[in-house]
Amino acid sequence: MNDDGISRRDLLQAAGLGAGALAVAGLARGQEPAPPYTGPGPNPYWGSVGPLVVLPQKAPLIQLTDRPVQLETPRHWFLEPITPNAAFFVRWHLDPHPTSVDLSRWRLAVEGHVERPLSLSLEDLVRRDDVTEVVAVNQCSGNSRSRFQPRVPGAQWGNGAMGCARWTGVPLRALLRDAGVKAGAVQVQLEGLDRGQGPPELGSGRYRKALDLEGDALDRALVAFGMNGEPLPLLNGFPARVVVPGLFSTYWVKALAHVRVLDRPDDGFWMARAYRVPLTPRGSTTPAEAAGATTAPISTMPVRSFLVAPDGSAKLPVGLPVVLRGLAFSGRGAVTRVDVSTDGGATWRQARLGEDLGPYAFRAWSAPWTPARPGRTTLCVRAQDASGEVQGDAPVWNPGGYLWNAIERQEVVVGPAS
Ligand SMILES: Nc1nc2c(c(=O)[nH]1)N[C@H]1C(S)=C(S)[C@@H](COP(=O)(O)O)O[C@H]1N2
Ligand SMILES: [Mo]
Repeated sequence: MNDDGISRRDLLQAAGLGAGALAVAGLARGQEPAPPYTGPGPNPYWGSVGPLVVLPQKAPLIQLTDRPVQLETPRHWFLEPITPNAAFFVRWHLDPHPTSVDLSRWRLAVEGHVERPLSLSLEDLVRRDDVTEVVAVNQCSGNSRSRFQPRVPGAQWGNGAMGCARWTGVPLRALLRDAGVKAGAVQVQLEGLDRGQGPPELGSGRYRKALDLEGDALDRALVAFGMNGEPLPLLNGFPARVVVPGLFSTYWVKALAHVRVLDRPDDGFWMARAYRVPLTPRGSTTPAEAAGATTAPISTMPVRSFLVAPDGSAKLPVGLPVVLRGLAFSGRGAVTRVDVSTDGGATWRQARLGEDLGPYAFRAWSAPWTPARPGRTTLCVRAQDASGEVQGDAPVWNPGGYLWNAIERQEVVVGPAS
């Protein structure tokens, strides 16, 4: 409340801005940010609500935590299908994580159940003749976790724990071939340089994830040292990280130090306890049934789509054309179709798809719209992928806060033009 007894919310509403616009408008002007959303329902904001911070090699990003660093990418960066390195979100689990890497000492070990263990410098990787590229989305398993109802523990991400880059690197399979995988091997374990505290007694002080040796996820995996034509930012895994197109980023191990071939499945904390989802349709369960649910390690990303503009921060004049714009992607087959609704989901029409950067990339979409009537209306977007999967309105719930992919909605205010 101010001295006149008028709340800030009333003032903004008088100016034609809804609650959803409040945080965005405040942040855009670099004002005191709104406190994190702690309301009883799902978070209505597109992104999480926190201070903008500037870390080395980074643009201003939304801070969720500082030790370890977790930063979310603000909405407007998703107008383009390639996320600039400086704007790319950041997530580490262990504190401390690397703040420098000495390349004269850094080596990637390919070891374990192999005939010829390898020790590769960054130069060894860069000079190989099998260096290749892929454009792929890196999305945190917990992206949009703040939508969960009832709420679940973990970083309360809005929609910005994702990004898409052109990754340059060496096929993981090629390194394994060079090392000679021995008979009886089942998985390849990936470990980063980070050492830190996690839950005690669970072997979680190192970040280790494993991919099955059989299967097409490993066929697509790269050890990447390039991101959009430049070295990886330190916070995104310099000097090299794993990229697994189609899979959630929990497998995209950063600051990679060990590629370890295992002759039995990885039973460490990050595979056996964390990042598991119920084996139910869409990985959804209920708080009552969760404890008894059979689970499996999380893997491919379901289809999602996002409206990036208009973002609700300004009134739209009636009769003036605007362009609805955003992105879509899926880890289960290329996006085949995007539909938009300007009446809250009552009627839908097809959006135009932008440049095809590959089946694992963000696909930009756009749809022109001329608002016909003053008042509030809700914009919606939904996508379909080559597997036939289409987004719906049903929420997902699981205790980890993973796999959210419900249809996104954005309220906008249309005002008279005269
Ligand atoms: N070494 C290491 N790699 C890691 C993690 C980590 O904690 N340590 N977190 C993973 C998770 S859960 C996410 S969401 C992504 C985030 O990638 P980014 O920070 O480049 O956006 O890194 C993955 N790779
Ligand atoms: Mo993540």
